[in-house]
This record gives sequence, C-alpha cells and structure tokens, in this order.
Amino acid sequence: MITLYTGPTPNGRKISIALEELGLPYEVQAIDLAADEQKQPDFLAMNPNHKIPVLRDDDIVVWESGAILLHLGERHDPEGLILPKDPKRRLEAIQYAFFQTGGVGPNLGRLGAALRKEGEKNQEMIDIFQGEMERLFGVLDRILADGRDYLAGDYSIGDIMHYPWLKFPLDLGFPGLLKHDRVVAWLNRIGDRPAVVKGMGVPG
Ligand SMILES: N[C@@H](CCC(=O)N[C@@H](CS)C(=O)NCC(=O)O)C(=O)O
Repeated sequence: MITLYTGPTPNGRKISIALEELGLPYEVQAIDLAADEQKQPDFLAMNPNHKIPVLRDDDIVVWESGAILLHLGERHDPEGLILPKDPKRRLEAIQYAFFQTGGVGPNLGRLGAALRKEGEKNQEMIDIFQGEMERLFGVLDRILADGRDYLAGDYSIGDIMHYPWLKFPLDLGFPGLLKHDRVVAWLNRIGDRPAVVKGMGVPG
C-alpha cells in the first residue's frame, strides 16, 4: 500500500505525476501546510525536515522528492518508464533530477517567495534569483538544442522533477522562459501527457 503525504505544490506534484505514470494505486493524505500540519509530531516522525512530499510504501518511508522518485523507479518501474534500465541512461536521468534540486528548485522557490513578500520587496534578492533562473532557462535550452525530446533523451524522472516548477513561469508568461522555444515545446510535451495532467491535479 502506498500513501503520498502531499500538498498543492510543485514538489508534491512530482510524486503524483510519477505514481500516475507508473499506474500505481495510492492513497493521498493532504497536509495543510498553512496550518503547519507538517510540524506536528506524527509528521516530524516521518520527515524531520517538516516538508512534503513524503511517501510511505509498505515498510519504507522516504522524503525528498528526488529520493522518492528514485525509490519509485527502483521498486515499481520494471519497464524503465521513468528510470531507465540502461546504466548510462539511468545515470543521465538521475543527473537531471539532481540538477533540478540544486537549480530550478531553490532558485525559483526563492524568487517566488521574494515576489510574494508583502510590504517592501527586496529587489536585490529578486534580481539575484531572477538572473539565476534566466541562466538556467538558457542551460535547459542548450541541453535541448540537439533535438532531443526530453532531458535524458527519453522521458524520465529528470523531466518529472522540472515540470511542476516550470509550469508556473510558463503560465505566467515569464519572458526569460518564453524566448526559448525549445524549452517551451519541451514543457508542453510533458504537460500533454495524461499522467501529468492527472498528477498535477493532486491533491484535488
Ligand atoms: N527539497 C525538498 C523540498 C520540499 C519542500 O520545499 N516542500 C515544501 C512545499 S513545496 C514544504 O513542505 N514546506 C513546508 C515547510 O517548510 O514547513 C523536496 O524536493 O522534497
């Protein structure tokens, strides 16, 4: 039995997308972040870092979205749909998953927080994180320049890690993103997948 502890955020949706891609039955436990449910003792016993997503899979509890996707790929993906079986391709998929946790995740997260801040905004922070996001859009464009459809060639956890985050600037029409046609086409390709549409709607 799989239980996903999640919320309506990009990090949570990475996991619901992967579960939908793999066609796995799972139960959703929506965590109310605004009410600090993630800081209650029951939740902290699963994840001392008080953040969603957390996955319980029978005897295993795992947190950190990248680690959860690796677990799902290792335990539940016999066809290599999200985590390739070929060692070289598998490493490439893992590389792009790590790239998201060190790149788009923290930078877009902090940019969003700086833009949402009430009262006087810290323009220096906005400039730093926006500049880094623009650089990262350029890096993604360079990766896709050889005509590949997905970051690691075939669809993988590398794409799943990026999509829910980059859907924000795509929907908001960030010029720094929209100027990269290849990046926009890649995101739309991912967004057209039925499992992605379903996963993005979790929790309902
Ligand atoms: N590096 C973590 C980040 C998870 C994360 O930032 N979760 C946020 C929501 S998107 C959260 O639960 N925040 C609540 C808190 O910090 O108390 C991952 O990839 O799983």
